Amino acid sequence: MSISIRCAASGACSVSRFHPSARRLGIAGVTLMLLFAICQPLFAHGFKLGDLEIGHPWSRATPQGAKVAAGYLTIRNGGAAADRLVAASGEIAGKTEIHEMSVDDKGVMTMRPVTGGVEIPAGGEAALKPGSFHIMFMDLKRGVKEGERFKGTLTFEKAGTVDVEFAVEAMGGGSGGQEAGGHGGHGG
Ligand SMILES: [Cu+2]
Repeated sequence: MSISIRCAASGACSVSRFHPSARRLGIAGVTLMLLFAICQPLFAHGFKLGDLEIGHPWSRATPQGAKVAAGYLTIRNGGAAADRLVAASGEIAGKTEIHEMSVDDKGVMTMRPVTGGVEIPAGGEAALKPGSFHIMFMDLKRGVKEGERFKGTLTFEKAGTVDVEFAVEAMGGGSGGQEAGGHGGHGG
């Protein structure tokens, strides 16, 4: 039995050899099972800063020529005092803002910079997710592809700054595919 699985920091895994019995199951099926078993923890990555737990920062693959991208993550605050996410950065972006997206009663989506940051209540959680709060990477220096990661930082009012990595998921991924339209307003 000789199976060698290698996972790059990007989360991409390769399986170099199979035991003959694996062929009976179908190599594709076995590969998928192995990738799921081995790589799943990498996709669900997280970071810690004091009482704050940052869960799974992610972004989407960018279309050709894109000038903006969004970042999403969850923040859990195990401490006794509220904190606020006040700034962020990404190595792919010339400029980064924290935005809030909302839909008015006519169904029109608007997005604006959040003033004062996103609060993470004591003992509570804040989610930056499609259709809501998000990190806006602007003036992109380059595009990103599904499966890669890029570095960034998050700065909190009290806890300070932490280095994180954003995992790039599929272009249409996440629960808010409509958001791309809202981001068009940032073009250029
Ligand atoms: Cu935005």
